[in-house]
Amino acid sequence: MVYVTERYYTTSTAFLEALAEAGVTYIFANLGSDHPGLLEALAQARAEGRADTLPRIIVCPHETVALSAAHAYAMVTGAPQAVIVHVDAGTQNIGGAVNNAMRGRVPVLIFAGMVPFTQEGELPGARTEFIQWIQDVRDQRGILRNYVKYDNEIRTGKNVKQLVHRALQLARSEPAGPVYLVGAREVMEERIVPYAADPGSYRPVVPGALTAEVTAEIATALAGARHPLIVTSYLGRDPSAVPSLVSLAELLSIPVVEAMAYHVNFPYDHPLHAGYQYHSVSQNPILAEADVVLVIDSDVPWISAVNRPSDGAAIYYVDIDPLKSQIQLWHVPARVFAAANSKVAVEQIAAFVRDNDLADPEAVRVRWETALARHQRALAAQEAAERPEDGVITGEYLTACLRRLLEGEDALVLTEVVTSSKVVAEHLRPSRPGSVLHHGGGSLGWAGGAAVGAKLAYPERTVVSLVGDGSYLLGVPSSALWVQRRYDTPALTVIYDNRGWAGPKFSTLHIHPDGAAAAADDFHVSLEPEVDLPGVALAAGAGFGATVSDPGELPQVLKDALAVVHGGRSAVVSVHLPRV
Ligand SMILES: Cc1ncc(C[n+]2csc(CCOP(=O)(O)OP(=O)(O)O)c2C)c(N)n1
Ligand SMILES: [Mg+2]
Repeated sequence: MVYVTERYYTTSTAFLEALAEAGVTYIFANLGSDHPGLLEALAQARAEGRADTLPRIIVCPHETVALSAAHAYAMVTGAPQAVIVHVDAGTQNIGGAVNNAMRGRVPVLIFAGMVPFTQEGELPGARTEFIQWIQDVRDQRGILRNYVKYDNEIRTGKNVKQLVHRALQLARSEPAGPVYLVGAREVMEERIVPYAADPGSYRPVVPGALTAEVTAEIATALAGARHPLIVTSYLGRDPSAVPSLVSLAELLSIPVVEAMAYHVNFPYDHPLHAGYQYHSVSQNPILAEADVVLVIDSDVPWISAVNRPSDGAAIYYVDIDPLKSQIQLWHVPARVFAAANSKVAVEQIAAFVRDNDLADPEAVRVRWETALARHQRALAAQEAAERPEDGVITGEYLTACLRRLLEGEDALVLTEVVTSSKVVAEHLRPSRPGSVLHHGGGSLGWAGGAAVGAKLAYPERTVVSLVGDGSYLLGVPSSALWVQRRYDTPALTVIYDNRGWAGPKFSTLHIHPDGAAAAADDFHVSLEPEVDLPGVALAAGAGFGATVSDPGELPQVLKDALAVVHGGRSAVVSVHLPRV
């Protein structure tokens, strides 16, 4: 056997080394018959005392959990991680999690093996199991092609490092996103000579800026407006961009609306925060009043059928991808579409206003006072709603209890609460950049796995997931809670439990407000009889589980649950809200 005399070094070894050299520390994996090369390479490294030089494997019993964990890790650190899944089957089981990574613009490298391409023992790794015929499909890469920025096949170990670095360079360059590599078993077994490739020459593209002309045009328009407005959804993906946006807003007293926000883009406790738009069903008066609107980093700044700026408003669209090339039907009637990094752009606009002394102090003062009064009114109305109704816990009351629970806590809150999104935003009042996150995509079932990635990224922070009951179940809690236990990544999960899917019911009511479904309350959205939601978690490894209906008991149960999380075990609290 050559193996004992020569250093064992295969495509798989080089692949794992390349990941490590590029800064990948974790591989979230669900394994199969395509991975002997990788498992052997890992074991060889351990046997030689080099295990620490390669990424650590996090075993995930479900692929949704694996990709969601990698997603959250990259979201909070900017550092892409890897996901390894099994041929076509594991790739398909990633399911909607790849939609979330793509829409959330999150870098992640997904690798899947491919069935062996030899069947008579011609090469090491040739077919040995019946399943390798069954899993042989025409276009495995096609499964993910709608959702990845790049897909390629590793055909030899001799340049696998270059392929990994190129894939990660594309994944990290804005708009960031997932990439997909595949490699057949024989290729991953190929013995090669150890070699190096410099990841430093594969840096992501540097952030883009506005041209001088566009900077001047936007700055002049905002400064000259009577009712300027900024709308954003994901500028806060870079927490350091938030103070830059605050400074531009303050310079001219521009109110900021967060539309379908999935980051903290603007501190809620700031008087210029002009509220949230989620599943809007009516016209936002602030949007209607605006004469100049700067949309910065938003996919859906408003839903025109029900909520739009006035026809005369001048709209400027600054975005990392201002034409939304990955969305088929999309249009906003903007005067200018500019591709730029949002932090760079708002700093350029603010500098132009300052350098040219464009702010009219009297107009700025009047707008500030109007905004302050509006903000205080909104806060007072929201506070008044933070109580149970007829002895039943409401979303407002629950979120206020959570806000109080987390005061002074260095918490990282992951949200997946669907129809409670606006209530959660308004009553959690997120003000610290980077402290509240949503996946940004369209596929529910993220938070359970995401909590693992967030905690691995920030072991010192308290990870809290707020989820709908439907979303909780879509996140494969048996798998997510087990991974949380196994890798000591405890999280507090609070379920906004309306015992069903309010989402599809509301969608039906929008379209058929007076239909038969509405008349008979017949929507097929009930999840009763109820699953013992915390029971699933307890069975899988959580240290605390409770279902709460009594408003008086809620604060103490939440405290007990948080104490268990501080002690190192996960806790799940299902809170009964009014039934859907
Ligand atoms: C993977 C996936 N399956 C189905 C849907 C469709 N969907 C949208 S909202 C919703 C209900 C979610 O229920 P829950 O989390 O309890 O939130 P609620 O609607 O009750 O606020 C569903 C199933 C989806 N977005 N993603
Ligand atoms: Mg629900």
